[in-house]
Amino acid sequence: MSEKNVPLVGIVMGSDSDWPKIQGVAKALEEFGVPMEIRVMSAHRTPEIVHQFATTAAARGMKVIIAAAGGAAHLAGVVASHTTLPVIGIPVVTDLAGGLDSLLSTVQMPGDVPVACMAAGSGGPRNAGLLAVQILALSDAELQQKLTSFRHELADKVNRKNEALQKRLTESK
Ligand code: RP5
Repeated sequence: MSEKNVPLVGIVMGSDSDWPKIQGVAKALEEFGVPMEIRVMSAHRTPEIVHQFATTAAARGMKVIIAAAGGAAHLAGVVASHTTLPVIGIPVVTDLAGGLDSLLSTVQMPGDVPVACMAAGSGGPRNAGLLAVQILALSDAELQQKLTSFRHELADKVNRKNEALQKRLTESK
């Protein structure tokens, strides 16, 4: 992995009210030992700060940016418009149809400026972290090895659950 303490992933969110809903993203990155920077900034309330962050991220050593926002969720798209780093969007769950507003605002980017949009709720934040790890692992053999082990453990877990279910089914006959 690259130099310790240099954040490879930037996590930005539109409000501190988003943090309790998206903390899984940081947990996933921690599991793989990926250094990150976590900040609140808003496409609408602090547009200059978003501009400054996005235009300097690559030069500061960042490789991936994850942007979470809810409602009129333009943060990921605006960040993507200011950088060629890959941007992963997390639509934050809201009271409107479980975050459908956030999902559509994040996913419906115009052609030529992509945002990799995760699910609203459920595994969305965790998958954002894991996708960032997968992108970093393309040029990091140690991280790739950790990902391979992670997938094996995942399969083992499912197999154990299946075996336990088969046992219960047999016993209930
Ligand atoms: C969005 O507005 C934020 O990402 C948040 O999801 C939503 C509400 O923000 P607060 O009013 O709680 O600060 O920009």
